Amino acid sequence: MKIGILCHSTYGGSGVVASELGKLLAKRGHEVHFVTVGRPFRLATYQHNIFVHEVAAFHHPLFEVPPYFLTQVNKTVEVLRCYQLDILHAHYAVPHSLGAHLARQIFGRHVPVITTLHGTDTSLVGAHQEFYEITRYGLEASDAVTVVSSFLAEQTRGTFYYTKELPVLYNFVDTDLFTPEVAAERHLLTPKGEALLVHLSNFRPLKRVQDVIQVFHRVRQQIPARLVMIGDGPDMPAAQTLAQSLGVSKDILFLGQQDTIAPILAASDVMLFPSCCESFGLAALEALSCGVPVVATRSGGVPEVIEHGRVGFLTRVGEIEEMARLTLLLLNDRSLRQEMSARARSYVLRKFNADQWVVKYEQLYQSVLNKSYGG
Ligand code: GMT
Repeated sequence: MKIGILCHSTYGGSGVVASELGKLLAKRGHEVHFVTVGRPFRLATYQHNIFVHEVAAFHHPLFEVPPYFLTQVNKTVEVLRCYQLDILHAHYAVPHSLGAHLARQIFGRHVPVITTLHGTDTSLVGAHQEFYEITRYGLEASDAVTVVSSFLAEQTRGTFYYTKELPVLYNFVDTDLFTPEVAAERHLLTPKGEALLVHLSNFRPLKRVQDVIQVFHRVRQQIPARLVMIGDGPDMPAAQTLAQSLGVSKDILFLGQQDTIAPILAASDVMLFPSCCESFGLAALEALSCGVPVVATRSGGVPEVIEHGRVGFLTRVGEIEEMARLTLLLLNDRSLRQEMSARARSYVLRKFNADQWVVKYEQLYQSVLNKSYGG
């Protein structure tokens, strides 16, 4: 098949899922065409069967900002014409679903459009009045819509009155890349042999990075520990200020955005994941794949990823004391930690390995093509 993928290329779960899916599809012999503003960061190296069509910024004095949506649609039409794509797969509804529909309309042939919803595209952005109508149209006009958790399926039905099928295609992870074996040398991160906590996100308010600092502060009062914060975003200054005021900043490494995260995750003892609303939680899955138990919140689709008491622990949102207690429980009990770590790894291999999910996407493409062309 020839597959066009529209996705966001900046740091974020939807772009990661789209890129990893594209890479796997390409490995399986499909021709994959990304049409993106900037090169997706997980597509840094050349891979056979992958094409990246970068959308140019068009500056003009009349435009306050370059109209990326329009140039992306234009580029998608060019790619449809030039490569005769079989399918368009839009990741993140806004604006890619609408963009794919518009491109195929201009192209003039019914190329099936699949939209994958990732969470904030419907909850935060699409549900907003300014985007509601175009998001709803994007879903209705798609030949298939997929979601990354059952929670998101429910939410999508409730918000958009969507009544057609909503296959749940979970996030997945490359278990060869995210594996305990790639752990960075621990002494570089914990020179005195301290316990090591990790957090990974885009530091947006819903990630509650201040809770991470608060939990770490409580842990740090009990045992020697260090915290690695991976990522960047609007709440970075607030997290740093809080760390200063609690007197723990010398034990925290704010690493910023990193391209290669598996070695850091794999070297850690516990991941903290206190989001207030999360459709799935790809970062938590990547930690589990590295054999790292996760202490998280029971929010959105997270309980579909983390089995409480088996591969990590779940608390209510904002329950800092309880998160700290459970983190300390894991850090102080080596055998419990090792047990959970081993269970986490085999659970991910069984339930979230990439190969299993890419086949489901392939089957979906095929069934949509069959419906469109009566094949
Ligand atoms: O906020 C983020 O984590 C980024 C966002 C995105 O779309 O890039 O992530 C969403 O999609 C991921 C991949 O499907 C999911 O694992 C995340 O849970 C989801 N984020 C939220 O729902 C907040």
